[in-house]
Amino acid sequence: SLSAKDKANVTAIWSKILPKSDDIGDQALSRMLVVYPQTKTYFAHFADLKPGSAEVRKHGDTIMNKIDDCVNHMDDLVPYLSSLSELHATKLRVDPANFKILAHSLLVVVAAYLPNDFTPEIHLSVDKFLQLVALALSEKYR
Ligand code: HNI
Repeated sequence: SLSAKDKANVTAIWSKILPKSDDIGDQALSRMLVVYPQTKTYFAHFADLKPGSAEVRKHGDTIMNKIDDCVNHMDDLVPYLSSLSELHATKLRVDPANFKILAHSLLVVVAAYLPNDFTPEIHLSVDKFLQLVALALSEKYR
């Protein structure tokens, strides 16, 4: 679980992520789709899956908004994400291994956008936070 220091670290870096959230979300989703092309199967209904397409940007924004809300729900991620987990499990049928893949892609992009802020301590705390988001999203699969 997240220590008080982890939570403070996540809150601190997230305040720097927010102003660049549109671009970071687009880059994270685009990176996942390019580096892990098997993830494209879930978005077959998108007209254009190329990095930075209008739909990819829009969906990147949707994801970033949700993670932003998660920053405000760090103590109750499982109940907070319960219905979204249900949606991914039953309707979207996303293999939960992909949550870790997206979390990793986002971590890489945050590191690239905020090199000076991405200290080892921040890296560890953000990684823990994103893995807990991925775990909470996997909750309704079992
Ligand atoms: Ni995900 C829809 C959040 C990971 C495939 N996803 C959503 C929505 C949110 C969301 C919010 C919109 C729900 C709604 O309409 O009510 N997704 C998240 C978050 C993560 C995540 C926070 C992980 C951090 N989703 C993934 C992954 C995949 C994925 C890893 C597949 C590889 N998600 C989808 C698909 C949709 C979706 C597909 C529907 C998109 C659409 O617009 O049709």
